[in-house]
Amino acid sequence: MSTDSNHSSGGHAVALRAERRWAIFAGALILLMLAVIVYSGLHWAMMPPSRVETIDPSRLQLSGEFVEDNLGTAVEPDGSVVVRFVAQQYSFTPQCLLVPADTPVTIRTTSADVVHGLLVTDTNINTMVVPGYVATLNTRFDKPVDHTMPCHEFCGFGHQAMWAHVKVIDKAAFFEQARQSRRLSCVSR
Ligand SMILES: [Cu+2]
Repeated sequence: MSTDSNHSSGGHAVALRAERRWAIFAGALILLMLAVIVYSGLHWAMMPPSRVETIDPSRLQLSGEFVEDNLGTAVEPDGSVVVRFVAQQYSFTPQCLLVPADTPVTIRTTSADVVHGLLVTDTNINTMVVPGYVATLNTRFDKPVDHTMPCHEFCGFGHQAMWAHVKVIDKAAFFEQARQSRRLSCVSR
């Protein structure tokens, strides 16, 4: 501490200016982050779920859309492509999802046991998979390429081994296969 009063008041003024600069900087940073949230929310329509769809996780295998022979990729009567799969400790069923390139795809998934999560590498697909709820995502894959889909929510001792493939194939080849089979996946059964 200085005993020189001039010196100390000068130091005080310097500290005040520095504090003000940092306060303005921090305030601007917060405003920038808010602007990014608002912009991405409105521009990319990354809205919170507008509806909540519930399902009984103890009856997934017994009835409803997540029974085993309804899993995989289907072309619905209206021509839309829907992928259905179940997450459970410690795998996704089916293990390999087959989807067409350059086509709107709806993903529907739920958990049979605990909270899981998923992301598809190199895409913005990312969701929690919560037992009791159906997670729905609308997306489009640009080109035929293989993606990996790991579980990104710690779900138990086998969590690190829980992942699946997403195989994007040519649109024409996909619809050709879809004509021959009601449910598609790239897992050899
Ligand atoms: Cu998991």
